[in-house]
Amino acid sequence: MDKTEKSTDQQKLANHNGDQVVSPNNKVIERAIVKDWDREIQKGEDIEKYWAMEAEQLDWFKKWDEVLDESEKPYYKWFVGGKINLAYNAIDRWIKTEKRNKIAILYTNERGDEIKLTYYELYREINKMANALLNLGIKKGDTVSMYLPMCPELVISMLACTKIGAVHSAIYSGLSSVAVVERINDIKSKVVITADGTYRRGKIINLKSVIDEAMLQCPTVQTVVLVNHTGRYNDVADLRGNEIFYERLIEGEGDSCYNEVMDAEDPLFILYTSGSTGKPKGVLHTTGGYMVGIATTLRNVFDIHDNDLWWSTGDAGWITGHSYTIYAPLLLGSTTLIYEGAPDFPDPGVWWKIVEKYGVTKFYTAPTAIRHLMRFGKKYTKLYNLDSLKILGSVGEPINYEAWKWMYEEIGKCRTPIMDTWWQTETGMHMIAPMPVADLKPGSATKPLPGVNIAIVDEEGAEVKKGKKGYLVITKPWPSMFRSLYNDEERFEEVYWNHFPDGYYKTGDMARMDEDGYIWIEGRSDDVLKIAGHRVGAVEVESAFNSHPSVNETAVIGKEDPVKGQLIKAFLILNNGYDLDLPFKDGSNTMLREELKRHVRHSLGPVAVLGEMVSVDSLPKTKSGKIMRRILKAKEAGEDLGDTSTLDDL
Ligand code: 6R9
Repeated sequence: MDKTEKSTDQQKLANHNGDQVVSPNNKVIERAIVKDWDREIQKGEDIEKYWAMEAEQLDWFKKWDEVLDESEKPYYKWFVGGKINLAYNAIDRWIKTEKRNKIAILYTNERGDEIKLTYYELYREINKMANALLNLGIKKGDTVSMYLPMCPELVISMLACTKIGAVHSAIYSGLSSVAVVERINDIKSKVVITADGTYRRGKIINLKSVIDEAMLQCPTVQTVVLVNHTGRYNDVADLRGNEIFYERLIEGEGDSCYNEVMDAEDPLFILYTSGSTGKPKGVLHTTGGYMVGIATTLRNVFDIHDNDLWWSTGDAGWITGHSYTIYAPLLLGSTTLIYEGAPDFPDPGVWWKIVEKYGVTKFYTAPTAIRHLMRFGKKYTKLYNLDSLKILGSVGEPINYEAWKWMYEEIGKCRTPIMDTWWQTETGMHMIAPMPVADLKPGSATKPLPGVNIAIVDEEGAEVKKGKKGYLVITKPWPSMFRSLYNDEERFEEVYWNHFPDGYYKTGDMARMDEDGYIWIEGRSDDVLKIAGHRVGAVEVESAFNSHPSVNETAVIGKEDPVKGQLIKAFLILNNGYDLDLPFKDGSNTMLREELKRHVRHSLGPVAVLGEMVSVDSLPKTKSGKIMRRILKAKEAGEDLGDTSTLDDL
């Protein structure tokens, strides 16, 4: 897609104003669990009543005394006094039913390998791992880090942690050793679980070497557990003193284990994400409310029935992987497909081949993947039979009209509604999303889900008129809300809660509501980029550049990209004697531009995709010395520069 096409596309959306409505067909309506969308939304008006009703679908060791405690805002508590365990609800309770021999996880990868684990098999594997972790001295409340590809051992390890009350922190396997060190040291993990490698586009990416490098700087880690996933290691002799093979670790462990009785508000996991300032944020989720929120939303938004085969392509290193690839489908007793690899290897039909082979019924992915696959044309979606698909879903960034249309026509053959789900790492669950019976408007995530309250407000927190752009806020608590930023309550209050009037959660997104109450997301109000659906903070990228000897100062903004959504555009003030297009040091063949690319990738991992680097003499700053990225963004877009009165220099 070239630039002109993209702008007409966006124009179409901008002018859209809800004139194009896509309604579900009768089959979708007949099957739907929720038949009346508006009525379901009404049911959620009394949030406490609604969420208490939904909490009944789980097995509680002890019911809650109070649904919601708002006495210490913004430290809300849900299902106060309730006792529950995630692993028990996701696995153990199904063992006693006819689901015992149902497939819980179906793992496959770009090589076509396949591992199926029934609920009963998964149960035993989790118990062995839970016992092994206990033997390593892990107790309730201890943290365990994971740096693993999408593989069965990751699911097993996460659930083993929740079983014994350990707090897991999964690190995306595409992040660098610098990022790994930061995340492990922040939570002081005693155990790290990793793998030798991961399959990606026909190659094996070495993960162990990243951990080896990281371990030089992680003093709290006592044990490194190594999954021999790609079979690189043959011998114990290959391992260092504090390393143990996963297989060896669980050898001889019993296949039954107790479930820790967790308080509804006990920590469940910490997941790091990027914000507007440098340090990544350790988003902390707790147990009871999180489970209620994700199970309810997956069931309602994707109409999950017993015979569904659910496939979410979200990696467990991100929130989508936690909530919807792993936990929610298991809490509903469904089968979840776990895929490791790229969407276009060995060829761009690999995903459709999997849909056909296994008969996937619900498919959830990111617009960036769709845009990538669109480039290969319609050949591959025609090659395979995609008739099993009933509902499609989109997450991570706004879906542009062309991608929506392609998904609807080429993947869903105009039969399957697309659930565009807006939510965040912090929200834990879908917040703005339709249900299959809803009338859709391509590009809009439609309305807040039942029990979710949002508003679009101005700087002062007053609601803006319909059709006007404003800040997207959440006005009432919801059960799967994050409870804090790990070890950083000040930042938790500052970033999310202090900006608007009491009790309004600031999402960081801009949005507008149309006449029918449909919400249109209009990008971020802060300095967070979304590159191929991954959150990357501008400041993190700037620090990475600044740590190179050739760079004096950097400002980074997002630059629109037709496939990845955004790429990094960096404005660099270079130190004397450096030039982007000259060798970076005497006698080197590498130009500084290439060297910087390598340097940033090494610091942040492949998620930080560089689009453009320009060398400048100065950067726009406020009088207090803060870089005004807003000015650079406006200039880039050819827009009016707005209020520049606080500017020092342009
Ligand atoms: C789940 C996830 C959150 C940010 C969010 C927004 C963007 C996510 C979206 C969407 C438009 C959607 N976002 N879903 N924008 N439409 N359906 O992506 O979490 O990585 O924390 O990112 O992603 O900007 O604020 P996370």
